[in-house]
Amino acid sequence: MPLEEVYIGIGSNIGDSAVIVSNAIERLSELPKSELVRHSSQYRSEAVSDIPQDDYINAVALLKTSFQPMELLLELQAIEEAFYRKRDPALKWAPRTLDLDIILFGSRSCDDSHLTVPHPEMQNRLFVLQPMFEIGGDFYIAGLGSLQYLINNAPSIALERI
Ligand code: A4P
Ligand code: MG
Repeated sequence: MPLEEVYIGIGSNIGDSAVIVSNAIERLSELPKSELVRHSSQYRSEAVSDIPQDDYINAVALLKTSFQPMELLLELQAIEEAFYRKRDPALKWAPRTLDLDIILFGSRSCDDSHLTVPHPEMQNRLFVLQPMFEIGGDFYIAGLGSLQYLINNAPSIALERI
């Protein structure tokens, strides 16, 4: 089974988020059928949300995996739950202990009720794009453009590398 490169966005803004993000990366490195290639530094930014909440700590990990996208999503949700992630479907962009999003899955593109890749908000989020650039350099994303182009055109936010 060929391995595909997957970029995973990691975010936390409840609890000791820096520790949670590091521990989540450790858990990603232990996933079966997968190998952690690299991960970015941690970055702090204000929450993008209508709900007032604490700043986020974000990072991105690059994984090689032979999981199918839905299989990987279930593995990521199990890790979120191990960090006591609570979900209230009525609240959009509520604070969370840990969020693991599939940003890119190889060059695949899919959009169903469970999974959309590329992640539909990636081009709007410097806290995703900048750490991706840190670990993967510039590359072209089908339908969106180069990572450098997306960084240049994303809404500006204060992003602190920590
Ligand atoms: N889902 C669909 N596509 C994906 C994907 N590519 N990766 C589905 C992961 N999940 C995907 O997710 C809801 C459903 O999305 C899942 O059941 C899955 O089937 P969720 O984790 O339960 O809820 P959520 O994360 O609140 O939803 P959403 O809309 O995905 O939010 P985002 O996009 O994750 O945004 N501000 C800063 N500064 N930093 C942040 O990290 N994050 C968010 C959350 C908002 N503001 C932020 C940050
Ligand atoms: Mg999510």
